[in-house]
Amino acid sequence: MSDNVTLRLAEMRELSETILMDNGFNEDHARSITDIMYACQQDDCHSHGLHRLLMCVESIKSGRIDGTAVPTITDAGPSVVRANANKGMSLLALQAALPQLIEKAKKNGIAALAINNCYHFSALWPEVEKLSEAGLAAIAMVPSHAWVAPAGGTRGTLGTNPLAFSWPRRGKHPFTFDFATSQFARGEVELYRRAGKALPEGVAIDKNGKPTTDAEAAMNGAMLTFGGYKGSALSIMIELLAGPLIDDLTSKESMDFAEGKPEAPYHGEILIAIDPNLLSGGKAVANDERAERLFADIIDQGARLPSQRRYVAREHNMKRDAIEIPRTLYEELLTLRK
Ligand code: NDP
Ligand code: PYC
Repeated sequence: MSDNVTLRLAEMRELSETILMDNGFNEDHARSITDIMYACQQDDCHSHGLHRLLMCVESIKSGRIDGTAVPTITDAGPSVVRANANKGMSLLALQAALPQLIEKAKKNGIAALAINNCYHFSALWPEVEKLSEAGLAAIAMVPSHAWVAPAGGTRGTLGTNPLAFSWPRRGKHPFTFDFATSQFARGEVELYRRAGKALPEGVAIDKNGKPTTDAEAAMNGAMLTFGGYKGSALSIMIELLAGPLIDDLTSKESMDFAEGKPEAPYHGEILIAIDPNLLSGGKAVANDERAERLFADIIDQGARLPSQRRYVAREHNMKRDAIEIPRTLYEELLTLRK
């Protein structure tokens, strides 16, 4: 028997929506959560695909997340939108606030969206990619839980704090990158632990502050930032911009709030959208060509652009109308249906 199970794309959607609704999310939340997991599976981004249903179900079982929360969207200034997720998952709030963010960025050149009081489990690239599909450059940042030691430190203070960026390209998929500021995302470490695989060196320390390649010891100790003090500084910036700046929790505060419950981190998120035409004084088309020359120069030397792998995977999976997940995960997911 194969170690993997193949699912048709529609089957994957149905499985995800059913599990979410069976466990207390209403249809709107189940759809918005599934949209993101579907996008991740379609692009072979496994750490934030169907695997995250486990975290969503654990979170709602903890009794604090509201699976029926209706987000409140506030026009908070010419260039500011605030979305209160009201203790629901972030994604419905994002979906409700996105049209205002796009409108404000196009009108004023730059606009920011602060999402508050949300549970958050997802990859950020689908969010910035959507903004670039609307012709905007975009940045998204979010804290998580204090699993990551600062450079030179010995214990978790920072989150895995992802940073996502996207740039619109005429007639092409956007240029997008999205990565944790820790060496590995927590989701990736979890996949190593589930598979019983050793982590590479330099990814984590154990609870005594000693280097470890054991995924379980890493989860009980602390993960490390990428690029030493540079990744550490970026991670601190994300704590500040997606925490105190928008009146929401840092990763440490979010972890304390969870009180050890295995739920998705509860905090805020910041998105910044920029209109290339207004910022360049109406020269977006000419400058697009310059951006394309930069991309071509990278690709010509045999390097690849971030997001290139995803777009290839997307085309492949869409064409064959299928994705694969580990059999063990599939069997665990089936137990979550009621
Ligand atoms: P990776 O280390 O896998 O890096 C992913 C990014 O780097 C992608 O944009 C990827 O493009 C690009 N990339 C990878 N290899 C290359 C290469 N050789 N050349 C050029 N570009 C490359 O990501 P992480 O494991 O750090 O993060 C995975 C996901 O986890 C992210 O989507 C992130 O948002 C999510 N996350 C979410 C958190 C949350 O709190 N919600 C917390 C932490 C992470 P490509 O996709 O094409 O390979
Ligand atoms: O993979 O680090 C992670 C993560 C944290 C919250 C959601 N994903």
